[in-house]
Amino acid sequence: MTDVMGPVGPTELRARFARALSELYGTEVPAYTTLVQACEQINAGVLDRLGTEAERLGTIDRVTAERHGAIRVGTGEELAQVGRIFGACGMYPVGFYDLREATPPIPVVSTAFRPVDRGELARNPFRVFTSVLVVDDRRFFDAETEGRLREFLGARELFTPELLALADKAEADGFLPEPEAARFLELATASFALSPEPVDRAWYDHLEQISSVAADIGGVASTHINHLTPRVLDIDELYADMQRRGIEMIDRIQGPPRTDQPDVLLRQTSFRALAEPRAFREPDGAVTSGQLRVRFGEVEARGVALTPRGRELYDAEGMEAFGATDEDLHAADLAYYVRSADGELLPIVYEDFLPKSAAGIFASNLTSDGSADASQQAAARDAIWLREVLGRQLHDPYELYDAERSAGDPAAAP
Ligand code: OOG
Ligand code: NI
Repeated sequence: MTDVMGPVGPTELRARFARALSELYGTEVPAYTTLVQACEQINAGVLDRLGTEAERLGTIDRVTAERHGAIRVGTGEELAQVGRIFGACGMYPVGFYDLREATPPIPVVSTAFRPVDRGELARNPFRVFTSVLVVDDRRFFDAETEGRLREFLGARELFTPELLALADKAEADGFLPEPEAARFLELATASFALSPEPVDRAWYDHLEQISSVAADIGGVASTHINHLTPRVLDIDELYADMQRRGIEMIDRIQGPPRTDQPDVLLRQTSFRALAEPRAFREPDGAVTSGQLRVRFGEVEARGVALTPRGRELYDAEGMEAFGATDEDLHAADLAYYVRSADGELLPIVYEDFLPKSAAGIFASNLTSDGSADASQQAAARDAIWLREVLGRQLHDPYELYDAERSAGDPAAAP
């Protein structure tokens, strides 16, 4: 595909971006490559075992290419820039997640950039969970720390003007010609690589006592992809397989338990962040080499999207209150399906995230729970704030699933 010299549209930009990040992350975190190989083996096995049934929640091509990444930024301005870069790749903000309400609380709010159209998701479903630090939340940061954070974040540049100009051009024109497309992808990928710049030890340590995530965002002068998650068709098998390969996994799979019922929502597990060499600037100005554990490996299995009613029931009672079959879930309006021309129920895949699992994944990779003072004043952040900061539409996941259900099976359309 890369040798085609025609204009490069958002779908191809997204697919190439996902591949480039995957290559980068594989060189940076070698255990990721092991994880991807394990997933491919297991997916091939499930496909052999179940045949077309294995592809009910997405074709094997989609599942094999499927990744989600996660990045963390410091300010609304940085978040808006991320929105422009992903917008060029046909990825739009969906949902608002407040991780400050998680256990333990994390001082960020988040959204997920992803394709919103079923056909685009099928072509390449790359999505990136993106968090922004809430620097003025007094439960985490005192006035002095907030001031220093603002100064530090205000002085850094995550994305070059050239990258942002190319992103805007791609979004405005709907494509980039070569060689600009390649240049855009090169700059975009490089901006998510781990920086060799020395980390200010005292500043990083100060933030880390408050929150490891705050240190990872505000203690370094650049951003980086902190995990890249492949999709697997049997996550229980993957979990056991990784342990056999000697990779230490967190103690459980997050999300719904394994049952004989239809797969719903999202199940995830991860291996703990590995120590990576990083340069530090010590208080006396000396540059030393040290280690940080921030980047980890995660894997996920996806099921059918739940309706608001289904989600409420799941949050209150888990899977016990759910029926045994797709027909049951459909009849009780608990999950989203469309009916095919021959009457079969086709699940609409859950394309979003689960804040509880996100918190569990965050927590299992933090060196400590940090310190939050619940008696202090929270900073107001909500979906409206996020939309205004982004300067673009913030999609509601339920509206997207509803629209898809109303549109029906595209293959069955006359
Ligand atoms: C994001 C954690 C959330 C998921 O899969 O729930 C996430 C982060 O660590 O920055 O990626
Ligand atoms: Ni993740």
